[in-house]
Amino acid sequence: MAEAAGNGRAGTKGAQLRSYLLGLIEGELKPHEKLPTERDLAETFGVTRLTVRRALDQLGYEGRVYRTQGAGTFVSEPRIAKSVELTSFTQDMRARGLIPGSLDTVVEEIPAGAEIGARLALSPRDLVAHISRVRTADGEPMCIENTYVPSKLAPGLAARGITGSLYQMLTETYHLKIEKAEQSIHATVLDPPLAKLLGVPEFSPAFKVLRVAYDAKNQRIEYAESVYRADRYSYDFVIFRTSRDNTN
Ligand code: 16G
Repeated sequence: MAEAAGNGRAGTKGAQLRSYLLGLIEGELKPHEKLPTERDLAETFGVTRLTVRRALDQLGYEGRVYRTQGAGTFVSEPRIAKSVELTSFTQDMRARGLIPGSLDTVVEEIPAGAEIGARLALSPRDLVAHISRVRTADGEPMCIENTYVPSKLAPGLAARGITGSLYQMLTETYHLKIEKAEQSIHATVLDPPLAKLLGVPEFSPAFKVLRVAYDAKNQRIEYAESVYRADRYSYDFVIFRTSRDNTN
């Protein structure tokens, strides 16, 4: 009983504590700055440390804070919300005031092979430019990208190499403008080599996004596999009811 009554009171104080913490996270503190200690929070709000820990755990699950053993709780970097708009990595980062970059770029011309060939509607022997990059935002690794572009549409791409935006290069150099894409998103975990490239713990969660992009003539321009850190990305959609579903 005492427990139940306590929970009732703690509910209100717990809510106050949460809104105070959200205020710190969204306003006063910057990413990687430290939150007050559990003990200080418990004293200030007149709640148990267990209540404080639960509030911090909840914020941890939501990706708003992270803990470092023995050092405390810190504000996470904000998530980057991807929408259903067809954008490039460069556009996504610039829209958020971040500087896009790439690390470990390798560009090679290879035969498409069976799988990539099927994705791009090419024969396995047809050549593609394969671009492998770790994409960064303000120098921080965010995503690993493997992109394949048919060589017949972008001759010399592999020899030319790439430093900036692929989409910009496709438009400016090859006059290929991507108009639509088919995309599928899978949940995955980062195996040790990928986790190392992204600078996160092994087997951290990630999104794998597969994209086949087309131009206005319905030519397949690229097939891309992008693996995004799940702690830094979310996918946000606006969804609509169809008239058929409007009855309930
Ligand atoms: C995005 C695209 C990827 C494309 C890249 C080009 C998704 C899921 N993928 O990462 O298909 O190759 O942008 O970026 O959005 P860039 O123009 O900055 O090189």
